[in-house]
This record gives sequence, structure tokens and C-alpha cells, in this order.
Amino acid sequence: MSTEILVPDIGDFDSVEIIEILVKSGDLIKKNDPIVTLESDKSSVEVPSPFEGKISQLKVKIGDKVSRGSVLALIESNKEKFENKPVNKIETKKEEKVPPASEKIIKEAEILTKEKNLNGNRNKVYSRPNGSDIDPIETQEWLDSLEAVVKKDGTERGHYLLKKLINEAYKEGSNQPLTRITPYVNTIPVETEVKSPGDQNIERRIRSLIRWNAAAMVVKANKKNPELGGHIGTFASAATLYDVGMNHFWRGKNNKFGGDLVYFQGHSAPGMYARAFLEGRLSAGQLGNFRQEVGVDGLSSYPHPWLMPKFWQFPTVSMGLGPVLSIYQARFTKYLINRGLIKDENRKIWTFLGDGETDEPESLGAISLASREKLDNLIFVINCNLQRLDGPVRGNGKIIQELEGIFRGAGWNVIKVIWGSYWDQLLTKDKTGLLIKRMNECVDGEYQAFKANNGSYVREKFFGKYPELKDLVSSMTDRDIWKLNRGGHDPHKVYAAYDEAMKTKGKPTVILAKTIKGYGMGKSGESINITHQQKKLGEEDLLYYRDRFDIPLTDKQVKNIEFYKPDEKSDEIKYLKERRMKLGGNLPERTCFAKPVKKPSKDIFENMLKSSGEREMSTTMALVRMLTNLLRDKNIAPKLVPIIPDEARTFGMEGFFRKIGIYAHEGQKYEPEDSEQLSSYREDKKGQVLEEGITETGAMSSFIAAGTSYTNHDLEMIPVYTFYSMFGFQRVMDLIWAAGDSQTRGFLVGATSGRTTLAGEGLQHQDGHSQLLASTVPNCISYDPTFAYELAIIFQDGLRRMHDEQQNIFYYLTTMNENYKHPEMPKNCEKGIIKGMYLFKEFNNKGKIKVQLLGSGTILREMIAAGEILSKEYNIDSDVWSVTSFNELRKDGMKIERQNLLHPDEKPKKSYVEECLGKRDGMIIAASDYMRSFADQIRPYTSKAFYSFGTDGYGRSDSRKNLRKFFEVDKEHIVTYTLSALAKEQLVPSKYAEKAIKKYKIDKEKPMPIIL
Ligand SMILES: Cc1ncc(C[n+]2csc(CCOP(=O)(O)OP(=O)(O)O)c2C)c(N)n1
Ligand SMILES: [Mg+2]
Repeated sequence: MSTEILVPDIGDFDSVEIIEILVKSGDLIKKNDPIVTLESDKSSVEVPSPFEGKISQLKVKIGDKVSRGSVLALIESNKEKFENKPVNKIETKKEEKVPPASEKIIKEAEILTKEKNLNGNRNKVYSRPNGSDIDPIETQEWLDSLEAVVKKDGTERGHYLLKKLINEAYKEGSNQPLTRITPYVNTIPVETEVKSPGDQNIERRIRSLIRWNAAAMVVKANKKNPELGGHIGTFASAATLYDVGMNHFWRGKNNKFGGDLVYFQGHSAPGMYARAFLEGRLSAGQLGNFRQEVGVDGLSSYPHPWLMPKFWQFPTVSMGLGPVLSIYQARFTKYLINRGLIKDENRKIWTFLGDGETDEPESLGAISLASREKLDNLIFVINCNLQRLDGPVRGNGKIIQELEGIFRGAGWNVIKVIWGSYWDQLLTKDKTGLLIKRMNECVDGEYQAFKANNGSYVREKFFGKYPELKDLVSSMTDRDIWKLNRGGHDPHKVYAAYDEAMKTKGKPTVILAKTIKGYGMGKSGESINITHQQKKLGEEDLLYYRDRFDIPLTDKQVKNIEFYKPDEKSDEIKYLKERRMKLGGNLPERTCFAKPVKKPSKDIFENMLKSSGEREMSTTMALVRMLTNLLRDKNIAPKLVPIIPDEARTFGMEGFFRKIGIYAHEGQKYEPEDSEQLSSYREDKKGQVLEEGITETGAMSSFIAAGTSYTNHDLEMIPVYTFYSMFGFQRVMDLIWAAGDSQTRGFLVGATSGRTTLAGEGLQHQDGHSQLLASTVPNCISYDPTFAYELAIIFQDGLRRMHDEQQNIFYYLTTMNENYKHPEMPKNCEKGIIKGMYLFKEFNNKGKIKVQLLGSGTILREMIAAGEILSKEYNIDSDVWSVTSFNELRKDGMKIERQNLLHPDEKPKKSYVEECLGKRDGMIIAASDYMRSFADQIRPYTSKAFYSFGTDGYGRSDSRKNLRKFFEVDKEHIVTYTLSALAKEQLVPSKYAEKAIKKYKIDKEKPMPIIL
């Protein structure tokens, strides 16, 4: 039976053009195979077939305009007729009647509320506002009851009753929110702590050696050269937190398991090097060259994959980036699992950060995503040593309590590890509740001071406040009191917390571990405000440190700041290596076993190389079309990761929603409002688009996760992150820098770019400098193409370099929203497009005078128009060059210049700019929609007179024409300035320029836009 394939609801659009026909008569097609591509003036979408069958007749041709209901083709199909409804359409419920029983309850409640309000119950004061106890006996009765319930029926029951009570209090009119903060004690009760199976003596000895070597490496470097810097105090506080992970939890990558991913706190790097030294992965020579990376085999200051590509995986030292990157890494891991691209192996992502670091908005800004997406593969460990660089993190408060509230409020599992095992007994012995009271009331400034002093100080200032507490410790010596340890330094407590975090399902976990900054450093650093900067320990301090951790070095060896590594056959080394072997391999370690993505077939790009005829489109649309084509390539399609921060419709990408779906870990639980439409907002557990919402930081983090998937998941992916160009580099430059360090591969697309091209949006939207910012990132390759074919050639070359050749680079492409016609690709310009410029057009049939017009982005079109005016009206010839990348031209120029300077006796080589322009006559006039310095970059590489024009200054709203006039990059200004420049060289009379100024109504007195 022959059935018609109709155009479904295409949203707002009416009478849209068919730009591609993807089937022919006789083709056998499956349901959802694309039939045609439609293109409106801002987006293109494929129309899928609603049935399976054989196309018997096509009813349309390219260029036809269609609307909803137009017949596209006839199909021989036995299948049910397509109803334009989603398969899993949720039946809309008929309005239900309220059952009589419910109605009764509602009525009663209404009466009760009225009565309450009449009686004035709401104003009744139940307790003193300062929270003090108005009836301690009654309080005690409640507490006793609770204790009895817990004893008899357990904590769950106790908790249930409390919840009931709180709900009841709400009903009675209380509006006090339920607190999300628990008392200042460990979350895991002693009775349920899982014990570490490790040999504590050996582990302590190993830890001590790591501590020593980590500190020695910093001191040694600074003795050699005090400029080098480094940190001792941070790792000293975190050693146990890392050690327990390394010995018992973190699994390495091998051929059977993908490996856990650990984001190490940046400035604790010496500790990781020190362990790798004991493991035999780094040599004493390398440790001796800590922070010396020029010309020697040294070690990076911080985790930098770019500098130590076989060691570090994640750049974390710019604070806040580690946390946000790891959240999106955990999310991307689930994305790959849900899309069926990797196995679910229960891999975990561990993130270490400082308590001071949580002040960075990036650290906490994405935590709700982690709980919303149920990222139980994510574990944060916050090293709460109560100090940051200058002083305490929350001297007058308690950072652990503050963070507990924030994380629990965001839906995380929170595990506080505050007190070490030595406190357990005291807590059990204290029947008065005063110990917890005292723990709760002390602020971090006091806790810091306790550890900067000694046992007798703690007895006096902490326990001394209440006689009962003083009694509690009366049998303890000052030394015993000093031994009362913090949770983060107790391997048992840390083990128990990690164990619980590993078992937690359905939510991410944060471990808040209390530690001491500069632990073990004694007077030279322990818990004192200057600890963070401490990098030069004197002889006495070093001897103290050695004794404190029982390092078997002689005084002389200590004075020489020698590293210590026990014999390979020693228990320590054997234990350490065995643990890592059991856990599957080394950490950190950066490897890649990904198969390269196969090249897309050439014809995928072919239609982009042709003229668009009379049809106008923007380069943003051309990009979307190209991506749509790439989604038809079976090798590339599953690898593409389109990332959008809530702007798909602006860029005309909404066609992707239906076609490849929006990733949603729980699928779509609702019928979208626009389910009838072709571009319906379709969420799917297997969805491919990362629709991030309004977070460029999050989107950039996803870009990095996807672009480094080749090393972290051994799977090459191709992220294409499209954003408003102004909200890219300017907004998230630090993350882009981290992308470079991480060796991310992918495409950043600054869409709707240009200072005068995004006409109406004004000052904060109009970007005239992102290309310059891109030029500052060494492995970022950037282009500002004008025509669809340029974009296609650049994109294709990007895929080749990043995937065929495995180059660790990423791309920044600016695309525009200005619609115009695109010509066919001129012959033999591919190489030029990639190198940064090629000859687009010559106006050379007229006069003797010639100029070289260089244009980039949409301003190339102004240049072409200017060339035409110069030729027609003034008999001035010109060569018009399309400059696809001033940035790439500059790189080449620098390289050649340096080469020539280093080889003064050789024939100088020519820069590419010179190769292009050297033999051509005339001065250079260059312009773009960016600041003048963008084009100025190539000025040193030519000896010709050079004039550049650009959009320096703040953007503002107006039409494109008016803006280009304002910034003086329109064809009229180009013509005028060219005439004036030629007059200066006495090539034309100056009256030409004067006349042009009048003709084009150019206001000579108008100040430069840069000062407006
Ligand atoms: C974005 C950023 N700003 C500032 C710094 C400089 N800095 C390095 S460590 C540090 C203090 C860190 O304190 P905290 O996070 O508590 O870590 P701790 O060393 O105490 O473990 C600062 C300000 C940085 N690395 N990154
Ligand atoms: Mg700190």
C-alpha cells in the first residue's frame, strides 16, 4: 500500500526550503531514516521517515518550499500510519474527581486552620529566641525517651520519630527549618567503623618516608635556588588521606579495568612524587630537580599533564578547577556508560581539595549537578586543615560545619572525619554531654591555636572551660592530651570513611577530614599562619622532622638534605609495591590505548564546497549543516558530543534534540510541551547532546572531559562546544588554559561572533577580542572563516590532525549569524585556508595602482565590496585575500623570523605572509571584526606599508551597517582610508580621499570608538 510521507509540525516555520534530498525512488528505508533536509533562515533539520518501506515516488525537489502537511514522498509500506506522536507518549490523565475521603480531610484542615488563626496560635512563643533551654527537665525527659527508643528499636526508628516530630511542629505553625548540620563529631559511629586490613606499622613507616622525601625535595630545591618555591605544609596535612587511598582504594588502569581517576590537590604534588620515588617510578635525580624543568629531567611544580604527559592526568592547581572538572568528569563517565560506549565497571572519581579552595565559586558551583545526576561514582575529600594561605579559613566559625550544611543541602552524602581514635574513649566516658558541647562551641581559630601550642594549653583552654571536662582528662598527662589526634591523621577513621564512600549508592559523597596544616613540622610550621609559605627548613627543623618521623638518616645526611629510600627487598618497599599491584597499577599515570576515530568520507563535506546559489546562510548554519552531515557518517556519528549551554535555538541546532536526543540520566519522565514538533525537546538516557543549561563553566568542563576521553577512557570522542563567542574565552579562560594543559582535543565554536555582526545585542555580547585571547593558548588553533567551504576545510583538517595524527591540539572557530551567499570554493586554496590566507579575488584589469586587501570573517565581504568600488570608481586594482587566521599567520611568521635570526649566514627563509604578498604590488589594508591588534600581528612579517582596521572599543546596539560605520570597518571607510593612505604615498591626489570623506558623510571630528 502506498502511503504519503508528510512534513510534520516544524514549529514556527512556514514555507521552508528543501536543501537536500537524502533518498531516491526505489530506496529501501527504515523508520526514522532522514528523507530530506529543510532549512529556514536560521536552522536546518532533517525530516525522518515515519515508516519503514520502499520509496515509490519523490514528490519534491531541491529548492522547493514546504510547510506542515506538504507531501514529500510516497512509500510502499505495510506499517501503521505515523501519527506524529512520540512512541512513549504519556496518556494525558482525565481530570480526576477528588475522592470523598480526601475531600473530608481537606475540609477539616480548612476549619482547623481558620480556628488556629482566630485563636492567634501563630504568635505564641514556645522558646526563647536565643535558643536557650527554658525547661531543662522537660528536655531531659525527651532525651531519655529518645535514648530508650534507640536502644530498643535502633537509630532508624529514632530518626523516624524525629522526622515525625518535626513535621508535626511544621503543622503546628513552626517555621524553623530542619537543620542540615549535625554535631561536631564524626559521622560514622565507632561501632560501625570498618577496620583497615592494612599493616599499620608498615604503613606508618612508609608514610613517614614519603613525608620526609616530600619535604626534602622542596627544601633542597630552595637551597639550590630560593626562587623555586614550593609547599611542605599542605601535603604534611594530607599525607594520611592520600596514603590510605593509595594503599587500599584507588585502582589503577590496566587491560582489565579502566582505573579510578584521582584529582590531586595541586600543591600537594611533592607527596605524589615522593611516593612514586619509593615505587621506583621516579629517580632521586628527578626529585632533586623538583621545579626545574628547563634542560634537565625535572619535576613540575604542580600537576601539569602538558609537562609530564606520562604522569599527571588532571591540572588542578588553579583552585576550583579540580572540583568542577571532576564533577563533569563523573557525569561524562556516566554519559559514556549510558550511551553504551564503555562498560560500567564501578570506577570512581576522587577529588582532593583544600578547605580554603571551597571559597572559589567553581568549587561548589556545580555540586547540585552531582547530586541531581546521582553521581555515586564521585567522592570529594576536602582536607580541612582550617588554614589557607594568609590565615584561618573560618577563624570565627567552623568550615567543616559550614560545608556540611552546604553539601547536605545539595543532596550529597556527607561524612565528617573530625576526631581520631584517641578521642573515642573520652567521648564514651563523657556522660554530661559537655565534651560535644565544647567541641561545638569552639571556633576554628581556637582549634588552630590549640595545635600551634601544646598539651597543657589544650588542657587549659579547651577542657578547662568546664570543671567536668577538666576532670575527664585529669588522669591524662599533657603528652597524652597532645596525642588526641584529628580524624584526618588517623588511618582507621580515614579508611572507614573511604569504605563507606565506596559503598554509597545514588549520591555523591564528600568527606570532610579535619587535619593540621604543617603536621609534624613543629615550631617551624605546625598549625601556624605562615605554614603555607614555609619552604626553607633550617638544619634544626630538619633534624626535628627526621626524629619526629623516625627517618633512618644520620645528622650529616640530614644536613645534606638526602632523600631516603629503603632497599628494594625491605618490607616497606615490598608492601608498597604489592599494594599497588593488587590495586591494578600505578597512580597517577597517564596512558592512552584509544583507537583513532576513522576519517569521515570526503563526500560528507562535498556539498559545503559548492556555491549556495541564491540562498543566504550564516557560517553558524553552515556549521550545523556540516555536523548534521557528520552524523550520517557511521564512524564519526557516535563520537560527536555536541555541547551547548542553553543556546541551541540561537544557533539553529534544535534539530539535534529529536535526531540524537539530549542526554538525561533518567530519560524523559514527561511528555514535552512540543512533542508534536520535529524539533521536540527530547531527553533520553542514551541522548548525545549535552545541553548544559546556563553554565559556560560546566559546558567547558564537559568539553575537557570529552576531549580527554582518549586518555581517561581510552575512547576518542569529538566534542563540539558551541557558545556565544563573548561568553567563551572571556568567561572561562582559566578552564580553556586547563584544556590546553590537559591536552584536550575538540572544537570550540564561538558562534554569533564579531563586534559588529551580532548587531542588536550590545556591549556585553559583542565580541571583538576572543580571537586574540585564543592566540594566547599555545595548543589552540584558531580560525575566523568567512565562507562555508573554509569552515569545511578547516574542520576536516582539524579531524585529521587530532585523530589521524593524534596531535594534542584543539580548535577555536568563530562563526557568525549574518546571512549571505557563499561562493564555490576557488581552486587550489585548501593549503592557504589552513595556513591562514589565500587569494580570493583579483581586481586587476584597470589601473597602475594596486593595493592588497586582507579581510577576515564577515569583514572580508566589506573588503571585497571595497575592492570593487576602488576598481570601478577609482581605477585602483586590488588583490583580495581571505585571511582565515591572523593567529596562524603570526605563528608562522615568528617561527621563520627566529629561524632566520638563528642562521644569519644562510639565505633567509620567507614567512608565509611574505610568500603570499612579497611579489605583489601595493600597500596592505587589513581589517576584521576584531580589535586592530588581531590583524596587526602580521605587521612585522612584511616590509610593505601596513594599515589595519578593526573594532577597538566597546560594542553597542544598532544595525550591522551602522555599527560597521561606527567602528570604521565598512566598505566606505575602507575605500576612504585606502585612498588616503595612497595619497600619503603620493600615488593618488589627496582630493580623492577628501571627496570620499564628504561622499560617505564621514565625520572627521568623531572621536575614535576606543574612547567612546
Ligand atoms: C585560582 C587560584 N588562586 C590562588 C592560588 C594561590 N594559592 C595556592 S594555595 C593557596 C591556599 C590554599 O588553601 P587551601 O585550599 O586551604 O589548601 P591547603 O594548602 O590549606 O590544603 C592559594 C591562595 C591558586 N593556586 N589558585
Ligand atoms: Mg586549608
